[in-house]
Amino acid sequence: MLLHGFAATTQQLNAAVEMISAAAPFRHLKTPGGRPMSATMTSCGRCGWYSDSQGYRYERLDPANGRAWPAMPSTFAALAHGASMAAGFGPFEPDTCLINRYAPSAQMGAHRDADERDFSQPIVSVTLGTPATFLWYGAARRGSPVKIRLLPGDVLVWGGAARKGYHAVQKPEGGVRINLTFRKAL
Ligand code: MD3
Ligand code: FE
Repeated sequence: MLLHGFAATTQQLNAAVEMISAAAPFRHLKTPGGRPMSATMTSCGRCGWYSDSQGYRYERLDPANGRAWPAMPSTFAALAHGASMAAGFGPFEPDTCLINRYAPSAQMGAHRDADERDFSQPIVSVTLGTPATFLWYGAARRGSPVKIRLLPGDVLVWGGAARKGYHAVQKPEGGVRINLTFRKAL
C-alpha cells in the first residue's frame, strides 16, 4: 500500500539520518560474490543488515567497528508503527531500519527481501531526498514491472503476499535519495 506523503516531518527524519550515519557511516557493502553494491548503506536498531563473502544476514554489532548499531530513534519507530496501522497490517514493532543512500548513479537491481525470520511481519519503506522510480515485479522476476515514482515523504507498506515480491529501484532523478526500510528481522 502506498501512503503518499505519510511522512510529513521529513526534516526530522533527515536530521536523524545525519546522526545515525555520523556513528555508523554509510558504506558500500559487497555481495557474497564480491561485487560492491552501488547504493551505500547503514542501519540502526537492535541489529543491522550486512553483506560480504559470508552472505546476506543481520548482525547485532556493526562489523565495521564492533560496536552496537545506533539506537532506533523513537520518531522512526512511531512512523513505522503508524504506517502499518494505516495500511491495515496491525501493530508493527521493527527491530531494525536499513538506510539506503543512492548517489545519482546508484540503483538497486531486482531482488526480494528474504533474510528476515518472520514473513508475516510487514516491511515499511520511507523515501527521503530526490525522487526515484520504484519497480514492482511481484511473485516472479520477469515481465514488465509496475512503475511507481516515489517522492520524499512517501511511505510504502508491504504485507501479506506482497512481502515476498520482487522489486527494484532506478537511479534517483539527479540528486541523492535516501530510503528507510523498517523490518522485524530477529
Ligand atoms: C517489497 N530498498 O532495502 S524500498 C531494500 O528504495 C529495498 O531503497 C529499495 O528494496 C529502496 O531491500 C526499495 C521498497 C521496498 C522495500 C522492501 C520490500 C519494497 C519491498 C520488501 C518486500 C517487498
Ligand atoms: Fe528490497
